[in-house]
Amino acid sequence: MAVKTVATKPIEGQKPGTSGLRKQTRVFMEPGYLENFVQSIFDAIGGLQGKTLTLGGDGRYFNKRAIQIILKMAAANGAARALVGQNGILSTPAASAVIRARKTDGGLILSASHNPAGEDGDFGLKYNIPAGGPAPEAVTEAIYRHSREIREYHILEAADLDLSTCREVQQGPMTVEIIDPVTIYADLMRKLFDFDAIRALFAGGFSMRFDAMHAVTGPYARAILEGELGAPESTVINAAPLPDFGGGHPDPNPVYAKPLFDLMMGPDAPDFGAASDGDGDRNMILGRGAYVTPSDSLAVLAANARLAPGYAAGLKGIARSMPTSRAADRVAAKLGIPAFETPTGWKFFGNLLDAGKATLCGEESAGTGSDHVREKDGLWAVLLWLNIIARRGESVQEILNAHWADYGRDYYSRHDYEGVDKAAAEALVADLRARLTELPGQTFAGLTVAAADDFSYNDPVDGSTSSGQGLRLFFAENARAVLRLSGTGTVGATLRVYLERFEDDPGKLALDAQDALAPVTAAVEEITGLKSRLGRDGPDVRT
Ligand code: G16
Repeated sequence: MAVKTVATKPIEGQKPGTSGLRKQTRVFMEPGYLENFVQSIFDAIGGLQGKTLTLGGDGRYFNKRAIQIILKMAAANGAARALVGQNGILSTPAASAVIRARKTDGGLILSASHNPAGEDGDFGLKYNIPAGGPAPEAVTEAIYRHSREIREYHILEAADLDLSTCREVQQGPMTVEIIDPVTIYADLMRKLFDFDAIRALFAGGFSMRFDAMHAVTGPYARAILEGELGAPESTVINAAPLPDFGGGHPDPNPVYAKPLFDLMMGPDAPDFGAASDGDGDRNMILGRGAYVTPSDSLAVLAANARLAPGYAAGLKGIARSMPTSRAADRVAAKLGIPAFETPTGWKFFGNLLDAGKATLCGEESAGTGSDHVREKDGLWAVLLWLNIIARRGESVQEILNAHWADYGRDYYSRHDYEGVDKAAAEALVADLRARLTELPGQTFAGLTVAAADDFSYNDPVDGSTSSGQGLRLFFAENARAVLRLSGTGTVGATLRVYLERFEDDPGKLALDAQDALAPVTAAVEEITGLKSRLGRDGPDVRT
């Protein structure tokens, strides 16, 4: 089998965003597009000679084709071995678990996460380092640099491999080990959680609905919840992964997972509801009549983590992304452990986890996880909730109420303005940035700005600085708003407005979140005039 060296030219825009390179599928399918980016990754990490890679994706359209191309390129670049999920499938947290358990030299994950799939949808690719987490900025910048200088790529001239059975095969000189996508991940979950307690919960009639949204978590949820923990067979819905995710938008939030949300708010709600996203790293948690914001979920999980065997020794610290509510900080303070505030992007948690400074991490964007892997992990969050429910013997709403009574409540919501004009959104952010110093002391819609800044993060482990990470407006009335542009979209721009207000008056802990936040929403509108500047009546998504 011959190695072919193909002459190529740099392609514009191969700059990884918040989480790898995400583009419209048709862009990734353009001649040489995938090949250029993959070669740039290989070159940026010092080549592949003799290395072992983990490889898998969320099964979306183009996953199959891309895996075959990457395998041929890995072989041509001298890799010794590739561990590939059966049929090219690995959820993002499972890929991280495989990289760590098998100590591979990192891996490539094919996913555009919660973005819709299909030929008219999105596709994505990211490189994870040997610790199992998304490549840090220094590496993604090196990848981008290589993509702007690339002159050739290497690929094996060979037939595609059959990836449908678990076994070892050769792709030229490289050994390809086709692995069951669930086994290593399920082994890890079994070590962390009290499966006996959860089994007893289901045996006692506890009812649950898990919406896999026709994406990658279906097989994982089936195997663990139904297969191992004894949940009835109807528990996991939309369990078959489809290349176009059934035409849906697999983002587990009240808007895109509306059928589950409505079920949980209705008269026939089961005890517990949960959903995960395209690649299995996000989660949504619901109880009967109760929606748990991701920020609250992190705080509740942190406060109760010791109930799970894997965390019985306690937590070393809690990390959250800056726009995530400060509810987790209150738990850290009570536990007497450090709280960290990082920029948006799971990659920023990697150093804290590796250094043993944090055990639990979370983001408002439906991501929670721990040091068990280096990605956020949807099913992990669901299992920790189940473990806590089983051990406390309380409903989701009871657990939330008790938490708010102890700590107060951080009312929280994110308003997304999706697919807006890029220039208009960038100008809005730039104008606000230019006014940050003049805002303190001024009052808007009854709220007084106490401080305003552009968030900058100094990594306490490697000393690197990441600036320009989001505009923060702190109000004297114990409220905060953050504005930033999404780094994961593929069309136009998405403006995210994060709103939060703390309340500890016992009589005001059960308000509607949007009502409780109305003054903060109004203040942001008064400060930025965003609706008219973006030509929108309101947000597309309120989490
Ligand atoms: C990715 C990142 C997360 C981030 C989220 C939203 O999640 O891994 O860390 O919070 O995007 O980012 P942005 O606000 O820039 O769109 P996922 O689930 O899409 O991989």
